[in-house]
Amino acid sequence: MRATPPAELDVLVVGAGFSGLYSLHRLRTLGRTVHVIEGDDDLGGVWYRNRYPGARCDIESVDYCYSFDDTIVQEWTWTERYPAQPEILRYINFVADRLDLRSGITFDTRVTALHWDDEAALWRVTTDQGDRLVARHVVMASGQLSTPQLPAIEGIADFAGTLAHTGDWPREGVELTGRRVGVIGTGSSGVQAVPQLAKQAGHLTVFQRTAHYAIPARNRELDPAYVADLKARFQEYRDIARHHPGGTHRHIGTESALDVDPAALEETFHGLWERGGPDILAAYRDFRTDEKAAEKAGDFVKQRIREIVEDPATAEKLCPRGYPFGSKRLVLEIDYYTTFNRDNVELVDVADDPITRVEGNAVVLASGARHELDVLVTATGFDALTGPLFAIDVRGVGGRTLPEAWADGPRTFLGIGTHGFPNLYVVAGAGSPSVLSNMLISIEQHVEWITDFIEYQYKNGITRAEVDTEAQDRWTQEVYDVAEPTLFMKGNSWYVGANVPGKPRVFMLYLGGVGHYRDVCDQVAADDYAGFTLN
Ligand code: NA7
Repeated sequence: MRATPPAELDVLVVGAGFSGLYSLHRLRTLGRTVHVIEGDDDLGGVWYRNRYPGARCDIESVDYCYSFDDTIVQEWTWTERYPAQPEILRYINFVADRLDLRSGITFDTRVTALHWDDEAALWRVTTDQGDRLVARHVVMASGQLSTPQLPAIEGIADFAGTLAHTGDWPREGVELTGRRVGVIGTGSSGVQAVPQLAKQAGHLTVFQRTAHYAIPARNRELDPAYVADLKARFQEYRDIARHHPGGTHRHIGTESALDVDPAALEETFHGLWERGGPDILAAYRDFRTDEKAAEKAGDFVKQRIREIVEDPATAEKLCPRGYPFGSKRLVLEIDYYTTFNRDNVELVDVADDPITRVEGNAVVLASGARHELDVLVTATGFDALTGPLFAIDVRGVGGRTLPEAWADGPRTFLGIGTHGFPNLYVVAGAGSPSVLSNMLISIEQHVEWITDFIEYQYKNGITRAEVDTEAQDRWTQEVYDVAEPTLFMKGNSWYVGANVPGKPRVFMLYLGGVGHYRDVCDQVAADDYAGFTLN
């Protein structure tokens, strides 16, 4: 049975994924009345919904986990280098059970409106189940890549077969055996799903508009001795990641790829290719800023694709073009390129011959070509970062909505708060390192900072905390200044909102580094939260 949320709260947390669960635990520990509202019927957030075949994290399991409770660290043992979705979901449930978190969550309920009452200094909250409650503070733990983006293709909603989005995969699964399956989208989700779908489908058609750079994950079972060693020194291990630019342990090269002798460069690339994982991104200092340097890595990957894929025409189509290496998210692959050597897999390039409509059970291209399917999988990504926030009618001071305040792109202080929306905190959202870091490092840092800030307010009799416009302008400029010289600005990716029609083209993440960002946040706290007006 659905648990009715309390009518009055110190803190409402929206979402029961990694961020929401830790927020709940920490605020409880601090003695606050806190409750989580979750739209789904169970916890896990994106790891509950992204249950498509092949779904896996592209950060290593030993890094993609909580560190705040050493008992949990010691009790849980990861089995694979890159954890698959079922193992991550088991982990989240293990933590929730261990800390008795379910009792603080209302499931199957969506927050539909958050209206700020300036006189009472609290948020008035409405849900789709008819709940009305008030909360002094609201923590948005609603995710970054949690609002699935459906392609604007005429007739797709009326597809005559089974339609499934990777980001909201049907709980009951999808019957694939022997069927004609099509996949639209070849980003991380599509690349992960394709090899698994190919094994089950009678025939698989992959509709590719943009080829992404993909590097072997070289996933493997973890050596128990390695895991035991890490556990024995976990906090020390984790501390390195906390202060690392990406929140990981990746080596960051200091040389320019343009200064290195071609044979040495080739050797380095081969070593990284064999080791697997995304380390190639940071192998040289100029991969993020110099197109000619990045091209060296791009050329290396294209050579590997041409070696792996037997049909030369298919290999050429799979070679990325038109954007610099690293300017879109680097994809980790397991058997992706080899899958195109199977007889039941066909690659259809829809860059020049786009999908115009779906008619009955057929995907129809501009040329008139028709692809008849039983199952159509959309691996078309998410309305990233702002999507989950805009899905709620958030009205701040004077009734101003969040989409109005962010009409030209997100404007925040530290990514955490925004002027005109007092006592509202976003975990790992736009304006912070977020999805360009190890999310678990960023989530823990944000949850700890935000909950400390809330506690500071209670201790000091403060009921209203609002970001100053000056601090917000400065931070928004800083986010822009750091991103501007990078190649990220040249990739038409979801990082800049390019995948959502009408979304402002702004780079939404802070690229100044996780360690530096932590220092900035800590300094703000040490300065009694300078940048916020506290009443
Ligand atoms: P992405 O990375 O946004 O990829 C979406 C893919 O869908 C991408 O290849 C798009 O091509 C493609 N797409 C979208 N609309 C269409 C239409 N209309 N026709 C053809 N192709 C289309 O989403 P993912 O879910 O793979 O990954 C998102 C993140 O989740 C990932 O980076 C990880 O951090 C986890 P396009 O590139 O726009 O040409």
